[in-house]
Amino acid sequence: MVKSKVKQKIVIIIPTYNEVGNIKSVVSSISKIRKQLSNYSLQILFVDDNSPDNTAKEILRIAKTHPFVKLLKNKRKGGLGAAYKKGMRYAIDKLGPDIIFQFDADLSHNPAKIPDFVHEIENGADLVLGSRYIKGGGIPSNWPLHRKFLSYAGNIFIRTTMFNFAIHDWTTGYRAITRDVVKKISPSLSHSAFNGYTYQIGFLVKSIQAGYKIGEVPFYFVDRTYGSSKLGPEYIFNTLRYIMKVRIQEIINHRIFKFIITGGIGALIQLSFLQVYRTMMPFQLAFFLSIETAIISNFIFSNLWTFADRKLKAIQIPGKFFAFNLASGGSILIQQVIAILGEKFIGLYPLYTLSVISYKLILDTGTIFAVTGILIGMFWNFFAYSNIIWKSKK
Ligand SMILES: Nc1nc2c(ncn2[C@@H]2O[C@H](COP(=O)(O)OP(=O)(O)OP(=O)(O)O)[C@@H](O)[C@H]2O)c(=O)[nH]1
Ligand SMILES: [Mg+2]
Repeated sequence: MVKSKVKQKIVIIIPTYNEVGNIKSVVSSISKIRKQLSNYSLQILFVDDNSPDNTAKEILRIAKTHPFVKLLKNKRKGGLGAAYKKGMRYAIDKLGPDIIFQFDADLSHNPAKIPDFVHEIENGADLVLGSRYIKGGGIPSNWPLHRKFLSYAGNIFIRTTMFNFAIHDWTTGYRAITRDVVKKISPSLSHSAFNGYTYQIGFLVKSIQAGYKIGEVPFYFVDRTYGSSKLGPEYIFNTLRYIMKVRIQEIINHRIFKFIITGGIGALIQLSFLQVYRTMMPFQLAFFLSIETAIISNFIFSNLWTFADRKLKAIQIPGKFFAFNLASGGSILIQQVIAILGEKFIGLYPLYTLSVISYKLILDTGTIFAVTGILIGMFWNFFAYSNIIWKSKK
């Protein structure tokens, strides 16, 4: 017996606020695509926030003759993100979609592109962005210069801040998302900070962080002909603030950053303790002890913070601390050797004149030697920490 192939399901979520004049045309243009995508069953899910212009009534009127149209109603205006959250939850719980689309009611998003999004997903993408900034896409040519500039510059700023140049349109509202991504990412956006337009950038950033494959489909953004934009200046502000926050968090959570801060604290400890110890004992001994104090501080910070995910067991600590001392000794040796080489062969200052040189604020060859020594020493330290002392168990 041949099993009949179950059709995959697509749900197109369209949040609406005062879009009464757009409902009929958006439904009829998506209807045409529905016929093209005969391998899929396609539904439209409107999420209306009790629009004063009676958008909901119009949706219900159209739904009578278009059974694939559904409506979710909110009591009051709660923001784009809140509308999407509600729509996504309902779709996942009640409609069993394989793919969820995000779509605007104002027909700025050309529905003829829907099959291209589906195609990208069939080819392995988890989340597909409708992109205005790749070949074949664009923004309206009649936009005033400042709006064009904001649109381009905003996206270039986000790409640079995120240090991700593979994605070209971070703020697009035209997207296709697989069920798995929606299920995985939605819980992390439950906070009310994501009830507005920040939902869009938040969803994308979290999907990238989770390692999902992002695809892009070019499209020409068309200006709305009916109704008015709900975007305000706070949109730009909130989006940029979110991006900066995410990046700062990413940097702070980065192991290299923690390693550098740990080393910096170590250096401060060494200098301060040197001042204390030298009042109590001969300089050589004070110097040695101050280094050891810094090593202990580095070891504690590394174990509790930089390598907290690989924290040592109590039983390992004595052996590993000994190895840590050897590694640190190695790095001091490297720095000394480079400094001595610099001095011997080119007649330059030894390493510890670095402070004097930087005081003069002249980047001469001596400084370069000293900085090189420190960098190679740090490189060695990081290598030894992550591959020997806090070796990953995998
Ligand atoms: N349910 C609901 N829908 C909203 C809300 N804010 C915006 N929308 C809808 O979200 C979609 C996108 O809003 P638009 O105002 O078109 O914003 P935009 O597309 O980013 O910008 P323009 O096209 O330039 O106006 C439209 O379908 C709006 O009706 C809201 O608070 N609640
Ligand atoms: Mg719009």
